[in-house]
Amino acid sequence: MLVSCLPSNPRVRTDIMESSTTPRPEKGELLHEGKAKKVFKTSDPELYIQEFKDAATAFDGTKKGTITGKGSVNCTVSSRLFKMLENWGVKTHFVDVLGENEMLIKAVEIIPIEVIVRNIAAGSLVRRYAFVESTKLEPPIIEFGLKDDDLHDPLMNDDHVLALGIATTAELAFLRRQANIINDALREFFSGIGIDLVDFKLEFGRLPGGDIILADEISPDTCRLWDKETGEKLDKDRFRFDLGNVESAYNEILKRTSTQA
Ligand code: AIR
Ligand code: ASP
Repeated sequence: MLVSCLPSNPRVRTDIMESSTTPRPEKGELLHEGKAKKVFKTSDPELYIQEFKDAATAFDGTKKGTITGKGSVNCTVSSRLFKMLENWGVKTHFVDVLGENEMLIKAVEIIPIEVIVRNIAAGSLVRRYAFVESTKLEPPIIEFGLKDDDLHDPLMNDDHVLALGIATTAELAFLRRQANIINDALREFFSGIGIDLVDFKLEFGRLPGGDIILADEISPDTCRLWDKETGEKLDKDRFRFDLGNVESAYNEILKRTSTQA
């Protein structure tokens, strides 16, 4: 930790508990605006800034709303989980927390694959295959979806990915291995705070040299998280299906993850 840098760098936010003292690069032009995040270039070509929004969408953007405080919760929860995963040996794009809804990340090119991991049947798996909701899936199911809202993120098998030229066979094998390692780590972590990790979505990116690292976010927006005792849904399904208490569910995940960070 470069603690000695602190007094000489006025841009470092010392009021944020989880922010370290890495000097902050200048925020540059907006590179990409997604539904829940904006990505900015910075004065350092190897770094981007990811800004988390309170805006919420569901069902390919057809349902729109705001979850007050979501940007800050998702930034903090994602940062904690990325740090935890780095300790498990998973390479991620996480560099630092800059502000309550800003994360400094490595500049990667996102691979347009949504890697979905499922431990318990829910959501589109139940709709597509008539699984009974809550059925345990052992081993977990890993799915690949094309990241394309206009096409409704269609599922892809390995042949589709190869034919579309999105990734190689070796890269797909790597994504599967990473997804399993990340699932083991996240499942154990969430279990320790009384939560069943039902399913989640991951995105990966390529560094300029070609190495693939975990990117995007891991948050109540991208995971299904059910309280072990009560079965209460503590994730974006509360927004998707108008279940109420959306903000308090996100805050509960913020609170519980802090005890283990
Ligand atoms: N997900 C998929 N696309 C965007 C997101 N956030 C996540 C959902 C859920 C998992 O992927 O939040 O945790 C599976 O989603 P579904 O709808 O396919 O069941
Ligand atoms: N985030 C996606 C959307 O806005 C999918 C979802 O979370 O439901 O449609």
